[in-house]
Amino acid sequence: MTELFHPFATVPQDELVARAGADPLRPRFHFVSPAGWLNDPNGVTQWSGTYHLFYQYNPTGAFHHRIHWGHATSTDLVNWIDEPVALSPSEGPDADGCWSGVLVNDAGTPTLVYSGRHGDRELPCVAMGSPDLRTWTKAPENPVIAAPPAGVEITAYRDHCVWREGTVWRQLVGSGIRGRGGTAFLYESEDLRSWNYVGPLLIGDASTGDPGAADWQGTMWECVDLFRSGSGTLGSPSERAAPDVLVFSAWNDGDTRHPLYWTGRYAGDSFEPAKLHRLDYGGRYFYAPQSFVDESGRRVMFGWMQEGRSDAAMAEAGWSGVMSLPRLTTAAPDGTLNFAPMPEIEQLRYGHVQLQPRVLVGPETAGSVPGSGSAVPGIAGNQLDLELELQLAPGAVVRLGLLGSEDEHGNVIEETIVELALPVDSPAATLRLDRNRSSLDPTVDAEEKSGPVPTAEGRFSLRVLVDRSAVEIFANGKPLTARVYPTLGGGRVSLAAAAGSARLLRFDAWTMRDIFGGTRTLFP
Ligand code: DQQ
Repeated sequence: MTELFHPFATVPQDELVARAGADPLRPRFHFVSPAGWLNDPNGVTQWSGTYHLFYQYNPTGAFHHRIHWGHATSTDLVNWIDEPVALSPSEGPDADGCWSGVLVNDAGTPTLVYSGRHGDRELPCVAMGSPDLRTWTKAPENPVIAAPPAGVEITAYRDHCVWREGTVWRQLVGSGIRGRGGTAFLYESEDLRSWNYVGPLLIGDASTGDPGAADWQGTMWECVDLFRSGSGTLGSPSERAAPDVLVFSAWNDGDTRHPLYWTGRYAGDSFEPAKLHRLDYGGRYFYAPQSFVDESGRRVMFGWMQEGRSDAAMAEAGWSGVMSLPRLTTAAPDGTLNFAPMPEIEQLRYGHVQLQPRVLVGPETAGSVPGSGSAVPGIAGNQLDLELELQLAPGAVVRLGLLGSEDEHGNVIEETIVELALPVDSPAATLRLDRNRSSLDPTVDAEEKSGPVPTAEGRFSLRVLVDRSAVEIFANGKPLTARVYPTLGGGRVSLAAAAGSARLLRFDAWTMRDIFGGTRTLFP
């Protein structure tokens, strides 16, 4: 066992895998690393039919340290096979970690552009892959950019978005300009090795808005991802095209805040922003997203579902970090993005239960239902896929309870609540996740999450995927992702109106199968 000088690096490798496998809170149909630490999705792509998911990985323990690139493949975006670790830190510019990056097709050669970490700074590096993408050779030219742009005081400098435009490569590197805000520096190259600095694509304003707000822009932009939201190619003539989108994860001095995106128009060497949007109402629970277009033309996005428990609890559990389900990303009619789980996920469903349509009527005193009501007959579990169609009257509040447990008197003592509310005086509905009673463990994060949901006359399509400690919610295409840590293992599901009235038009529920069987190894 390698000796590591880290406070948590005390668990032998086989015990790490055993601990991770035994944790009842570890998801079973989301991708997780074999054990140890997972963070950002990297190099997401479909190559000759096979989907590739690389990820930030520390195989030595459930803490962020000397990051490798883990690798898994899939033919269906659902079932994943562990592949050999793709990148490991080695002497040179990535001696202290192979941080986030992307995969591009360089005239047939799979090529990674990633951030090599040396000491406490990161610089762009390149690695070439074998035709099966299993073996990677680092370019002798690394780092391919020797330093951040001169003459600007930066907050940080890392992560890459690389695309082919005409006859050249273009690259964005995430950064921030001290005293101003986050940015993405634009570069150009003919060979992915020699890069000319063009300038900042767009500079954010960290002084705008409340630094505590869910849409604060941060002082540095991590994991920038630039694409055209509808069909069409980035940089192509754009009169009536869907908006271009610049996704970034707002960061501030080590604090991973939340993913945001600008809609606007990328033209020439800059991005003309129109509007800033929250990408996921769970904030840091869907961090560092990265997307790609698959061979059938669908834009697919993955994000890192961070933990909401302490460093010590993660280390004890032997694992940390969940990859979100892949999300179909589409242009919404109002110019924003809509998200939905990729339909392939449905192959994991079994044990279908359908509830009869019914009217939900809240108590006369609004808010007098503390939780979400009585248990729904026939639907329970901690691996679920739920689909609901609802029609809310103005003033209605509907609550869906998940992962609930009752005491011996039938009182609900743990429960996670998903709430939809349509105010009387405004057409803007709210999706809210109440984690106040999600866990009896007082040390886990229980902060409320919420965001606005567009609705046509009070109609809602609600999709909820529950996978033990991982919850992904989609309300009319707007996502809210979070982690919860129930201690009692309950799977009670409930549904009620907490105020006003609503019609339940459809409620379909399925149990979800596990995607991994057998023992996994840290270094496949
Ligand atoms: N995680 C990576 C960085 C990136 C951050 C390091 C975002 O490259 O900026 O593991 O979570």
